[in-house]
Amino acid sequence: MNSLKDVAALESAAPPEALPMIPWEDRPAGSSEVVWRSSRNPIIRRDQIARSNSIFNSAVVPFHDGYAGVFRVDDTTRLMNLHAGRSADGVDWTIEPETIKWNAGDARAAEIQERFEHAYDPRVTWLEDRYYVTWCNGYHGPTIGVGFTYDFETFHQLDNAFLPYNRNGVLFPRKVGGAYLMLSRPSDQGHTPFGDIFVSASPDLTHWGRHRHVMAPKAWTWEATKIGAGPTPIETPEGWLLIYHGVLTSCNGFVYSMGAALLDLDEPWKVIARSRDYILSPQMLYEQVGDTPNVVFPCAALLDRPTDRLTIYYGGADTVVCLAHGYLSEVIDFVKTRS
Ligand code: BMA
Repeated sequence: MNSLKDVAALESAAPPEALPMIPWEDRPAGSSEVVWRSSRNPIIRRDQIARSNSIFNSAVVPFHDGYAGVFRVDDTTRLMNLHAGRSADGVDWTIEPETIKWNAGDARAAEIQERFEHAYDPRVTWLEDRYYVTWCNGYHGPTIGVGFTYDFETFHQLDNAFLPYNRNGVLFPRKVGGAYLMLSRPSDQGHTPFGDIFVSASPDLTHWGRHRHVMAPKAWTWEATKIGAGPTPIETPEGWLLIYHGVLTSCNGFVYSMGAALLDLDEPWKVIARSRDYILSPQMLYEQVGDTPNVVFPCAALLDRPTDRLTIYYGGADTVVCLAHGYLSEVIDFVKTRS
């Protein structure tokens, strides 16, 4: 399947451990927050491309000398779809005006392409030799779409991973115990007033099974109603760091905050620790006011391992894209000590 161009692209595409140019701002003076916001938020405006109603819940990765990403764009018809984007610095983004057109990546993928409902909330994961994209793909209701790209120009679609209804499909960045693993959150067709995180295994990224329960919501907390995986889990000596969203139901509706947990490296359905407190909750106007009020929704993270710098990309109020920063080791300590 690889063309020469693809092979050339992938040779230089493996993301580096060191990202000295990671988008970054130091913790503001006087702040003791474990995760703090960029002063440049929101970094992507809702109307940044023609006919965009909103751009949010989007995934970025290091790519060549800069960054590439897959963006959720809801257009002015309010159709939800995915667009590719590029950036030199991870902050200033050029987003393609056209939606991603998926080639059928295997013989049967064309069958699910006959029907397009919507595509939203992408994640992007470097896995073995290419970038995989997972997203919420409408097929008789929401389920998890899977595809890949080498260059963020040509995209190939595989089969949907699960039966409907499911959301928040997030791949692990390597095989674990000989299998590909994906987190997901079984749901309903609507705004789902429940939801636990499960992990599923696959030998080939098409057939998924051995579904195991990972985490449930916790009553009387910021994550009382439902939870869903966020960025690709980050491998650390202490376990997989999972940044996720948790939702509580207030008298005015859902409130989406961000939390973190550590999962066992070999059996990631075992939770080592889970933060009792959120690491970020909707407190700024661009998180509280928008098409859906009170939402911070993480979909991607960048890490510069040598300096421990962690930058999280999250959607604000289902309207804009924002950045938050922290130190990986401090987030891990927060998870362990505030469990
Ligand atoms: C979920 C998804 C997300 C969204 C969230 C809050 O069901 O639609 O894209 O951010 O609700 O509205």
